[in-house]
Amino acid sequence: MDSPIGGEEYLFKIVLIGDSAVGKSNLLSRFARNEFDTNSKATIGVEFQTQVVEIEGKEVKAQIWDTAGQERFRAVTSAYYRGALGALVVYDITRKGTFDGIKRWLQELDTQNDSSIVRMLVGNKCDLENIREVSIEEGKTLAEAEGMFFIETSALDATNVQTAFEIVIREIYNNMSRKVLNSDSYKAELSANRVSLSNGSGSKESKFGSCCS
Ligand SMILES: Nc1nc2c(ncn2[C@@H]2O[C@H](COP(=O)(O)OP(=O)(O)O)[C@@H](O)[C@H]2O)c(=O)[nH]1
Ligand SMILES: [Mg+2]
Repeated sequence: MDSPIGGEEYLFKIVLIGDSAVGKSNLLSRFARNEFDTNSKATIGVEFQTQVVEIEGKEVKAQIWDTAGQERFRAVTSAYYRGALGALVVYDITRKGTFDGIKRWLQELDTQNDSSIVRMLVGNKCDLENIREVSIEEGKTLAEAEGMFFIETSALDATNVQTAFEIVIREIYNNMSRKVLNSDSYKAELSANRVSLSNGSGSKESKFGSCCS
């Protein structure tokens, strides 16, 4: 699931986490199908959606996992995190409690994954400026402290949704390229004139600056 198909194709598993009703499912449907749903209903059935992105002429498949509502019961399973190379950690800018909840999600992510996972803090619902409870500054500050990317999005009006996912996908790709280019096996394969890239989940190098809307 989390390994490349081979040759010059890539498959990156990315997970969406964050408190209930922050907009995770809608961020995914906006990104994958350009759809928004005003009814808040637990996503049942579909575990993930795959979206193809082109980077440097290469086809990259992002397999994006949605929680199917388990976060209500704080019962997101370890299988959900397994093999993930990226995470969008989402809060709702109109509900401070969901921002305070981020720390717990980051802890859970730390215990479930190796530290090289690309993490982006996402403040969703930025279309609701009039009832904002979390400032952009607060978001940026937390992201900087945690060494994460930062962006504000609106799944409703599509602001920054594509960008949020693409930054994460691109960063995974860059980390992987760096790792592979430096590895002995890459050099060996180069001399054999055949290069097949492995996923970057073993990489330990990475802490990023923040990036904001
Ligand atoms: N105004 C606004 N509402 C949103 C946005 N994203 C999601 N919602 C609404 O927030 C509620 C929860 O969204 P959902 O995607 O189900 O959240 P999840 O529980 O995190 O998957 C739904 O009523 C959505 O219509 C957004 O960007 N702006
Ligand atoms: Mg959902």
